[in-house]
This record gives sequence, structure tokens and C-alpha cells, in this order.
Amino acid sequence: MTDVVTVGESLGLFRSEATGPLVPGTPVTFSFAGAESNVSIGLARLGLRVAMLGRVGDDPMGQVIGDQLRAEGVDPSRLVVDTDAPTAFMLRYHRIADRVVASYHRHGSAGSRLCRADVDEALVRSAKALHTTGITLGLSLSARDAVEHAVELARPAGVTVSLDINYRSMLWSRQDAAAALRSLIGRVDVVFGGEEELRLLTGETAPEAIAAAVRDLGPTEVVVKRGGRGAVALAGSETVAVPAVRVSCVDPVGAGDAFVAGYLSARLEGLDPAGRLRRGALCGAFAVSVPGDWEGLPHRGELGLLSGAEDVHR
Ligand code: KDG
Repeated sequence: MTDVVTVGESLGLFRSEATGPLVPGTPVTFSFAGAESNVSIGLARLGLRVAMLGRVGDDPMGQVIGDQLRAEGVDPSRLVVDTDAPTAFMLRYHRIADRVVASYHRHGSAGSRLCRADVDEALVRSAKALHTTGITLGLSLSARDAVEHAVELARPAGVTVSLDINYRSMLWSRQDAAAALRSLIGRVDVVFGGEEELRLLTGETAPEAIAAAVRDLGPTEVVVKRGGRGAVALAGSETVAVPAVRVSCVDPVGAGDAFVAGYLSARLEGLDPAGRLRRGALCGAFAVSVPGDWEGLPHRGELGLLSGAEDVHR
């Protein structure tokens, strides 16, 4: 039995270890990234059974992704290995301490060739939740069609559909993203996004008003991720807010995915909206404290680490 099925593209990551412009000799660490694989690992570390749908190339990068997902407890058996296209990758560096620059190499990638035939129908129908992001919608028309198909399977089967807006301007224009999101949003149960991302769907500006306006489009639950300012959720008739958990931020990328993993896991366990938000905020704090997208994500037994005031846990 699978708790959560994610649909998306996992890609190689070359992450600079230095702050400043890239130059020959800049030390770079190899790993992988991708919003849906980050969420998958986060959920698996919290004890959920997770499978990821997508495509990787028949190359070393694709092999590493499949192997590492499996090592993390995520079922990679539905990642189609595409022999005609490479696994995507991205280069990421701190151009200055407070600004991260990402350069994508994913055009024509295996992940962007995801299509509806890749969706394991029985798997989606039998899960408790389906999670995807606006990144997958923006990869290609066939990837978008695969997401639409998975959502069409999930809804009548009572599978919770979760969507993180994750707008990426290098993939598509705000207009195209808004149109695709608008056509899907009425079939989504839980939607996550930053304030600016959710403004793709509404003209509101205050987080509570944004959440209410987006909920009017169909989702039962809207979560506004506000980074260092915490998060706000509108669930049922309740609006709840939590502050961010204070830690030293060494790498902000992946925090939103960590938050989603924490929130969704708590939701699937029946915690109330405040408990969901608190776990999301905790997971986000773990993620930003460690370099890399997913490497710092907490295992369930570690969640209490940030609740004490002591620096040393012994
Ligand atoms: O949320 C983190 C992602 O941004 C990163 O892992 C890579 O999927 C990615 C993307 O498209 O930016």
C-alpha cells in the first residue's frame, strides 16, 4: 500500500560550495534535486510509504537518482528509464551570500517527456494522496497531460490531490502558468504556494485574503508559505498561522518542499491545521540548516531536536 504518489522530474544538481561568481576551479558538489523528489524523501523520512512517477535518462545521473530514492525508502520503480533523452540537471551557486542563482539544463530532458502512459493507474487510485507541482505542469504539454490524467484518476477514487504552485519563470511565462493552474485548481484539494505564486491566481495581497480567494476557486485547503515569516493555512472554517522556526539558514532551497512534506504527513496522520503547519515549519527549518535540497530533511525521531533550547543534544 502506498500512502503518497508524487509526479514530477528529479534532476541532477551541481551545487557550488563557494560564494561568488562561478570560475574554473569553483568547488562543486554533485547531488540531485527536484521538488517532487524532495517531497518524496521528506515524506519517506517521516515514515510514509511513497512512490514517485516520472522519467530519468538511461545515464549515470538517472541511475544515481533511482538508487538514492530507493535508499531513502521511496519506491522508484515507476520512474521510466528513457533511452532517448538525458536526465536533466541544474547548476546552482550563491552569487552573493543572500542570492542563489539556478541555471537549468532540462530542455528535451527525459523528465519533460513524461506522458499519460507513464501513469500507473492502479497505483494512483490506491494511494491516500497524489502530490505534484507547477514545475511538472510547465515542463511540457505531455507532462501536463500526465498530471491531468493522474488527477482525473485520483478524484473519483477519493485520493487527496495536493499541488504546490512552485512557479519557475525559466520554464514558462506567468500568463501560461496562470492559465494551466486555473484549469487544474478546481480539482485540487490542498494547494501550497508563496504569496507571489498564489497571486498568479488572485489579485489579493494579504496572506489571509490570498488564501480565501484561492479557496474560492475550489481547493478545500490553501497554505501560504511565507519563508522566514512563517505560514498561514485556511482549512475548513479555520485560518491558522505559525511563525517560522528560528535557525541559521545556510541554504534556503528545498525549504518549501520540506514544509510540504511535513504538512502533508501531519495531515495524513489526522493532525489539526495548527499541527500540520507546525510540522511543516519544523521540516522547513531542518532543510534550510543544511546545504542541499533534501539532505537535511528530518527523520521522524529527529523532529523533537528543535523543540529544546539547548545547542547540544545529549
Ligand atoms: O523546490 C526546490 C526545487 O526548486 C529544486 O529542487 C529544483 O525542481 C526544481 C526546480 O525546478 O527548481
